[in-house]
This record gives sequence, C-alpha cells and structure tokens, in this order.
Amino acid sequence: MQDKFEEIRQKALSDISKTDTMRSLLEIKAAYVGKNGSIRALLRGMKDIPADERAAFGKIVNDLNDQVTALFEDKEAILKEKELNEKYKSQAVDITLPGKKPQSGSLHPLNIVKNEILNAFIGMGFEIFEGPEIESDYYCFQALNIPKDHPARDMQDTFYFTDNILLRTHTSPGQVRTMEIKKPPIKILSPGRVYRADDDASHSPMFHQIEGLVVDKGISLCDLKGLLDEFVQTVFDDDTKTRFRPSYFPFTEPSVEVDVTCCKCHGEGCSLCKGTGWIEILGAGIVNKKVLEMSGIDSEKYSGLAFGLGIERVAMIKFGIPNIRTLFESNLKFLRQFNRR
Ligand code: FA5
Repeated sequence: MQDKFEEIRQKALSDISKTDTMRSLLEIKAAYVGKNGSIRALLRGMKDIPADERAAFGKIVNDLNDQVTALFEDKEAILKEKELNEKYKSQAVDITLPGKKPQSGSLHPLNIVKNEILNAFIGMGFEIFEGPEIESDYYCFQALNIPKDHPARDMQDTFYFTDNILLRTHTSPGQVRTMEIKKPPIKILSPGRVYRADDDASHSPMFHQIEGLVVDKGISLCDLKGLLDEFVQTVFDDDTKTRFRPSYFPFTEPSVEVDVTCCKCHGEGCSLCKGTGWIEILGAGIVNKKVLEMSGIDSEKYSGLAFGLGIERVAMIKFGIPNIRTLFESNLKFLRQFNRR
C-alpha cells in the first residue's frame, strides 16, 4: 500500500513539474485532490480496510492529500507570478518614445474676436442682454422709427416668415427690448446672429453684430466718440486709425459710421477696401428721442448713445482676412492658425 501512495505522490510531482499553464495545473489538481480525484478515491475505499488498520490508513491518505495539495499551491503561486510578469511585459510602455500630442479644438476666430470685443466693453461696465433671432416687424423696424414702407428698410432686406415675423436684420431690437424692461442708467451689450439679403467679399447673408446701448442723464456725442476710440485702441493694433463719418439711421440722431484703416493696404487703397483705404466696422449715434419715448423712457430727462458693430468685419481687419466667406467654410487649414494652445 505504501508503494502505491509513493507512486501517486511521485506521479503528482512529475505532472505538476511538467505543467506550465494555470489551466492545465487546475485540471491535474482536480484529477488528484478533486471530488473525483485519485486521492479522494483512496479515502472512499476506507470502508474495505480492516477496522484496526483504518485509522493508520486514514492518516496516511490525509498526509498524502496535504502533501500533494501543498505541491499544487506552490506551483500555483509560481504560475500566477509568471502570468503577471507576462501581462506586465505585454503592457509595458516605452517611456523613451516621444509623446503623442492629443488633437485639441480651439475657439473659432469669430468667437475669439467676439470675446475680445465683449471683454473690452465689460471692462467699461457693460452688461450682456441677448434678444431673439426671430423677431417681429415691430421690434426690428417700427420701434426703431422705421415705419412700414420707410426707404431705410431697403438697406436691410431680409428673410420673412410672415408679414410681421422675420429673421432680425440687426441687433438694434435689443435696444428697445432692454429699455422696455430696464430703467436708466442702462449700459448693455446685445450680441448675436443677424440676417440680410447680402452676398459679396465683405457681406454675408448671415453675420454677427454686437449692439451697445447707454442711457443716462447727459449722454452726448462726446461720450460716444470717447467710448468707441477707447474700444478701437483696446481691440486693434496701435497703428490702426479711426474715422467718424456722418451717416443716417432712423433710430439715431445724429448718426455716424466708424471706419478703421484697411488691414491689407494700411490706408493705401486696395480691392478689400474698394480703393478707399478704410473699412467700416460699425454704425452709431445718439438715440433718437422718438425711440426713447416709444420704449417708455423720458427723453427730456435722459439721453442715450447706441452702436452696432459687425464681428466679421473686425475679425477680417484684425487677422487680415480678405474674403468674409473664409470665416464660414470650416477649412481646418485656415482654422488651425487660430489654435493658440
Ligand atoms: C446697423 O445694422 C445698425 N443697426 C447699427 C447701429 C446701431 C447704428 C445702433 C446706430 C445705432 P449697418 O447696416 O451699417 O448698421 O451694420 C452695422 C455693421 O454691421 C456694419 O458696419 C458692418 O460691420 C456689419 N455688416 C453689415 N452688413 C453686413 C453683412 N452683410 N455682412 C457682414 N457684416 C455686415
């Protein structure tokens, strides 16, 4: 019997030493110490052993079971470590390789310029008030002293949903909507998309404006000029010059247009500035008393200044972009130039 036990022990030792995967080790383990394994079979045979030898037999079989189990545990520990080392090796990172730069997006040039403009004015105490893109005829025109059939409507032909509902042509309705709900002193900016039936190198059917409105006691053209000069100094290069031209808007009186020197020719005259050396960036003026009154502001007590500037124009001048369409084409080669990261 002793020989048989020794034979099982030796066979187990040899099987275990030949095994080099966890899976086959578990299979062999089951064949020896598992429920149907050969050592368990010995224990089951105890009933055939004479009673006086049973205790000694049981002890020997249990010892054998412990020894073989210990052999399996040792091998299991070795194989586990081997598997772990292989896993580490296959997942190892070569830290000497150069890093892979992750692709990152960046702000669109129009957003860069918009933020710069807003920040310039926010620094002067302005708040932001946004109005709707789909507007009524009343807010877009009538409340701004542009009655139906007024010739000034021709300059802002737009896209109508019905006779009275349209895509706004400018951000100036923001002036009226603010004055209706806010009492002076008022100092707001109203940025957003606007739409017109326009299309050439410097005009797009959809573009962005920022409206500015200040209403308080004693606001004059001097305040408007000082404010816009300060803005141009903050947003453009030091050598950019400003020009104020008399103009006409039904909602301001007097009205001006502000030009800055052309980015491409620096005032010499080129195709971008149509030979004038100047590019218009905004319209402005002193808020017409009729507009103040229609919006519920006492025009005897208060006066206001307003301006509306085109973000695309400012971007074209700042970055030297000759055609407005470039800003809407989603050309990555163009856009990557503005990735400041
Ligand atoms: C207006 O829209 C007035 N609401 C501005 C204003 C506000 C005047 C408050 C007085 C008081 P204008 O049509 O000139 O004005 O447009 C203002 C600016 O928008 C222009 O100077 C130009 O920079 C830009 N702009 C106008 N049309 C286009 C277009 N089709 N594409 C791109 N930019 C445009």
